[in-house]
Amino acid sequence: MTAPAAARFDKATVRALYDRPLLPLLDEARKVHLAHHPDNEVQLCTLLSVKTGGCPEDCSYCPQSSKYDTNVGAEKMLDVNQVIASARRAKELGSTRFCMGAAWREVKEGPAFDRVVEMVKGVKDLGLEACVTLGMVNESQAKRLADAGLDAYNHNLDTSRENYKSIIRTRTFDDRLRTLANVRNAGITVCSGGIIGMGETDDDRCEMLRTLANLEPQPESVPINALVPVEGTPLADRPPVDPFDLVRMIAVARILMPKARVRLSAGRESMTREAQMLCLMAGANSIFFGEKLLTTSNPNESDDLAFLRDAGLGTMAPNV
Ligand code: SAM
Ligand code: DTB
Ligand code: SF4
Repeated sequence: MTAPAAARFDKATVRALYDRPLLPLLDEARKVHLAHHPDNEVQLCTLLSVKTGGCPEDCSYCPQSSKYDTNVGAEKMLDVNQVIASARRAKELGSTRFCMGAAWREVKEGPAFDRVVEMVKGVKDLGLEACVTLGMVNESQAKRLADAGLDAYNHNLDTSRENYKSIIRTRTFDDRLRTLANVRNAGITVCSGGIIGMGETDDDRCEMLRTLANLEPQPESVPINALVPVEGTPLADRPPVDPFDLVRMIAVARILMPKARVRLSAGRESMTREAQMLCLMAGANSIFFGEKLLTTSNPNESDDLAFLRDAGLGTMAPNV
């Protein structure tokens, strides 16, 4: 047996990067960004919740957990045709990636999973990148998704190992890592990131990024979310995230994971254009596009297209 490879980044290195003054950190992140992504293009990804609410997990940030009394109730799963119609519309508006979410703890074999597999095939037939986020998945389920043409699986670490239990009690950080390994072994690309603004420390933020950056290979896609506080969840009263904190997180993610697509994810609706621009300068090269995330709202498409045009940024062309 060979010894495991040494981790690429240690705790102190990541924290030292995170603690750099913001402007030099931004300069460095921009340099790394331009070296690996000289195109200055932003990928537009559209989200659709294909099975909303009623989730048995207790993630403190999530309006879809059945443990909390929020305005999101358990809904029936969407039909394949409804999903394909949404994907077609997303493509017409300029998205190149379509991500389908289900409020599940884990995938279970059966008609609902069969339907997700059909959704993936339909999205691929439109020429879009297909991504799903379905909770925990084992290797044979991941293989079935891969065979259907799935490009990416989203499964966020959300926070550090140390802080995980204070946010989620119904599963562990190791459960999360296991699913990421199953996805990777099935040949699907990994989309994994986290959330800031949940009361975590700077060390928690650094450790989350360090765990992601030490994955071999690194995730192809890293969503950085600012908490959208939702009435009824335990985190409903969290103060808004300081946009500079988001800029800092994105810059560190960019430097640690130069090739990844870093996605400026939830929370844009409460940010100014200037703050979003700084996030793009810090290395974000993807956004969620469309008026809705999964259950909460997002800027509308025409405002986003105007923003990108004014910022002088192109959008990623469809992969034909
Ligand atoms: N049930 C699946 C799971 O948890 O893996 C997939 C859906 S879940 C809603 C996907 C991700 O959305 C979570 O991991 C979390 O990072 C993010 N998310 C959920 N609620 C959020 C909120 N209120 N603000 C910011 N991000 C949120
Ligand atoms: C991710 O990191 N953020 C997206 C996507 N991956 C699935 C979800 C954000 C959800 C925000 C709360 C909601 O709309 O329910
Ligand atoms: Fe369920 Fe995912 Fe929400 Fe957690 S984040 S409660 S697993 S839908």
